[in-house]
Amino acid sequence: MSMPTQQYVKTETVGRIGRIRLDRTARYNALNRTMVREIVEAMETFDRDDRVTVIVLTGNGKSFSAGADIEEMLEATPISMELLDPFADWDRISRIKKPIIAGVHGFVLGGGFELALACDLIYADPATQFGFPEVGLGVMPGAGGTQRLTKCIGRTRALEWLFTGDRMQADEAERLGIINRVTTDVEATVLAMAERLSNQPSMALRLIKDAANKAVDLSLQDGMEHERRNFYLLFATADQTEGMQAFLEKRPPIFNQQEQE
Ligand code: DAK
Repeated sequence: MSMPTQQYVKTETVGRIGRIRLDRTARYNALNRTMVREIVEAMETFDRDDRVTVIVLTGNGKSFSAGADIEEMLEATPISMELLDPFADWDRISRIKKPIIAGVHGFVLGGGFELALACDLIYADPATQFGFPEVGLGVMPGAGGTQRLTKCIGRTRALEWLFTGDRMQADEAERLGIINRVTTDVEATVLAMAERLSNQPSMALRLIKDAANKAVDLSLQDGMEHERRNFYLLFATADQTEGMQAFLEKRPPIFNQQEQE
């Protein structure tokens, strides 16, 4: 499966892992429109690639990302945004069906923080600084920051970070449950987790992610009905037979065999 041309991201496939690295290091990986589109296209390409089970997103250079490109944003008008609809690209990230693991370090600010929050698992270097500095620029987060942070840590706690624009240290982000873990070797941690997940049954991962996402939007009853449908669907997979047969035969299961053929 061929990857679209890229200027600001680097991609590679390692085993069953699709790797995306932000690569605009001179600007702390500040996200311009082209870069966001390249990230989204890379994610979608990996999402369609049967050889890939899990996607890993990291940043090259000193930081994961210092947010949206301020120089580019300065030029924006309501009409230019209406015409270009830059938020549409961000929405596409929410539709990626495979697990996305973010490994972050340095500054994770504004749109960079929103990008990390749009991923499924987040591991961070101990010196990582998170924050929403938008208020200091006279605006507010626009790519999910107010929604995802609030759903994650609650309204009053989220509002303090959003109103002040203060930077949150990695250990606090871990304590608040915004990230999975602080780790001194982000690269090794994300790759080890990606490797683990790449041996899990891919359709189960996909439908687990889908059901967990529904938990954020739906009532408990609607969410449970959705979960049940996903559960039933998994009984159409070879991995369900393999997983249960392997248990009864007292051996480790080997998943995704059909996809590897
Ligand atoms: N945009 C553009 N350039 C940036 C940048 C950014 N966000 N962050 C850093 N740079 C550039 C700097 O201008 C500088 O460029 P040169 O002067 O070398 O040409 C270079 O990167 C190195 O930065 P510094 O010299 O400032 O380095 P320091 O170590 O002193 O400071 C810093 C690093 C990350 C603390 C600082 O650069 C900083 O505060 N950066 C800005 C942080 C920020 O406010 N981020 C933007 C938040 S607003 C949307 C979706 C999302 C968003 C908006 C719209 N749509 C879908 C429409 C999101 C909005 C935001 O993220």
